[in-house]
Amino acid sequence: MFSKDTYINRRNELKKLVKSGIIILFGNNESPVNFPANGYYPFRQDSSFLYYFGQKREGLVGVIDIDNNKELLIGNDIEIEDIVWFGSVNSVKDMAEAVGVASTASMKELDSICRDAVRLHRKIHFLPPYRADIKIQIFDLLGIHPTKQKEASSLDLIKAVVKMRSVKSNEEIAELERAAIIGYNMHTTAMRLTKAGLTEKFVAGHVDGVANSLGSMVSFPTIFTQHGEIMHGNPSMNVLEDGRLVLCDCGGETIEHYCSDNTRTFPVNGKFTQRQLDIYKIVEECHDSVLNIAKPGVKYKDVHFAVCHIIFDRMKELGLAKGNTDEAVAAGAHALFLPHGLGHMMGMDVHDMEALDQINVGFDEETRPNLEQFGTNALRMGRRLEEGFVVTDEPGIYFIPDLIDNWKINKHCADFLNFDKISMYKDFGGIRIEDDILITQTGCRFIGKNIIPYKPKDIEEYMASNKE
Ligand SMILES: [Mn+2]
Repeated sequence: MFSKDTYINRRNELKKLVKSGIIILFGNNESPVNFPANGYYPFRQDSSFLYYFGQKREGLVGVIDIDNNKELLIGNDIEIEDIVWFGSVNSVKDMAEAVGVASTASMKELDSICRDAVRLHRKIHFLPPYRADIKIQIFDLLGIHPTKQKEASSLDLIKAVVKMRSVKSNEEIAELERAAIIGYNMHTTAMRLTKAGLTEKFVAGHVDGVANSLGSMVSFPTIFTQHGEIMHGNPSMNVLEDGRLVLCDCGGETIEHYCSDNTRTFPVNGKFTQRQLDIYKIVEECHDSVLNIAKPGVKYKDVHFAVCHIIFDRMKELGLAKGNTDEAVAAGAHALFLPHGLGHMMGMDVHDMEALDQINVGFDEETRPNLEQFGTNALRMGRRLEEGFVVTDEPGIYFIPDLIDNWKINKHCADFLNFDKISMYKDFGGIRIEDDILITQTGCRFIGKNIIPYKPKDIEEYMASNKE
């Protein structure tokens, strides 16, 4: 937890931005696996609740009554029966005190606070809920049916939270640097362990163990697969094979729940083939080019398209694509190879603030999303960068057999693509390289003092000299 002042200052800033009404921030409840008392471990608090109220226990709600200048931490103290199983925990009063909140109340009292606010037609601000139990809680407290809660959530509150959480403070950057160390250890563990004959799941399980032992948990379910062309290819019981590439996209969360998110693609046997290198070098060039382009004032959408241009130019050199690059990218032809956006915000959520809706996080009045064009509609971040933003830089090139067939049959972008040549890569898989960058005053830099090896030579050297 950060200092008490951090949370006090954040709530004061939030009050200034939202101006009036009453804000209710729901913490998460325990989420059962197969029985109410068997919760998923570790418990994960809601990130916005954490940002303003700092406490990690389940069953808490934060109330900020702007009009009456009152803050409350709501929660029930645990009973002696629970103490027997879980040990003694801080009282709600102690927890409130630690984050500079003067008042506390029980869940039952929250009921009357909400009832009064509804009766007086006060503006009640809440964020869009994403868990079923919170939706029921909101239904009980405010009488809004779960299907109506997203539209009833407060855009003023969403905008204020996004504005604040988008810019990372120095103490948050220090946390992200800690997360990067966990990520480094996860990825180098994967490189050390990977060899033909092991299952994907075996290596991935060890990678997850690194996150659990150095921090609080993985920042998202680990992707570890020889089918790199499947965007979210979770580790399977498939056996790692000599000659293939494996894609590892994973990250860890610190104890304070700040994330890392990196991707490496490397040969199972530790040595790239020329065919693999031809594609890898393009992704590497795209990845590195972002460091020279991303800076305050630049739209991340434009950085994305700069990368799409590189991919298309290089694909033309390999004979897989043809025609005018500007026209091809405008038509979306590059999306056969790169069907996702270049990156997303990162912070306490790996796709930071995704629950507040990407249109509010990655876009603004000036930069609107393109929801029509395949590939471009997957952009999570398009708006102008600002100092303190943390975004991922994650270009990739994928050969998705079904997508290749689909476009070929429909002659989609046929003027720009050599489908016969592309079809020869249907067994290739996919390559992605991903690092997290902090936007600085004049440009950007990687987060993480030790960069996980990604130059082909560095990967080969690392794998050759660190085999387990
Ligand atoms: Mn990512």
